[in-house]
Amino acid sequence: MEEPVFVPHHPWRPDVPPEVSAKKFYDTLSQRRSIRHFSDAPVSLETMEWVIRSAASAPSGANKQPWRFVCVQSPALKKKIRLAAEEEERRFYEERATDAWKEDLAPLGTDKVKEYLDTAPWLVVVFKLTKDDDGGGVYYAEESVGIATGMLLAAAQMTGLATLTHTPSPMKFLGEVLERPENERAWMLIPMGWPAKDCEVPAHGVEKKPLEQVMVVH
Ligand code: IYR
Repeated sequence: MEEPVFVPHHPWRPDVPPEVSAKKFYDTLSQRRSIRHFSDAPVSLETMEWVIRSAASAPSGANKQPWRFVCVQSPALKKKIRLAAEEEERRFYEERATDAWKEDLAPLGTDKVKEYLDTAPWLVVVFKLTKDDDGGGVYYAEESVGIATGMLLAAAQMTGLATLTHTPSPMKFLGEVLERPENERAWMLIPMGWPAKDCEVPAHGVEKKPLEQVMVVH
């Protein structure tokens, strides 16, 4: 058993008061919109590496970091992913979605056509590890991957990049197309890039709940 060793912590401090710093972050994050019309303009690999570094700096159960971010820019692979995703989505819209679900989605105007899977310069496929690469255990993997993905979205937003949290279901095809090992489960598909010049977003169905409804103070 490894003995714990402690070192002094040097906290990062914003150079403005906490209320100002927190609001500034909110002002940027609250402008994030899920985008379904991407430009095909490139995003550099270096930019992507910084965004993924931010995501991978997330806390995780016993620091097992049970995630893999597979970043796809190959047009051939993007095409394969699009075709497979559209087949799953066809089944979703025609067979699996309940009427109530379709009604909830109506303001977003989504359908089985997923052009953005071709157009976006990058598809980030988030995989959850079910075991560590050395065969060891992972803990709270669901929560850990959720936190890392949230940080990924925040990092993209701070960079000016648009994202979409796309969840074709089931997602098994992603592991197959990308030839991922047994210990990885596809968790989310995130197209990332710049919004198209004429990009429009839904006007309705996207309002956030008021603070009083989501925050409880004792
Ligand atoms: N996966 C489908 C349907 C869909 C489901 C939810 I929940 C959304 O918030 C948006 C869409 C699609 O991407 O079209």
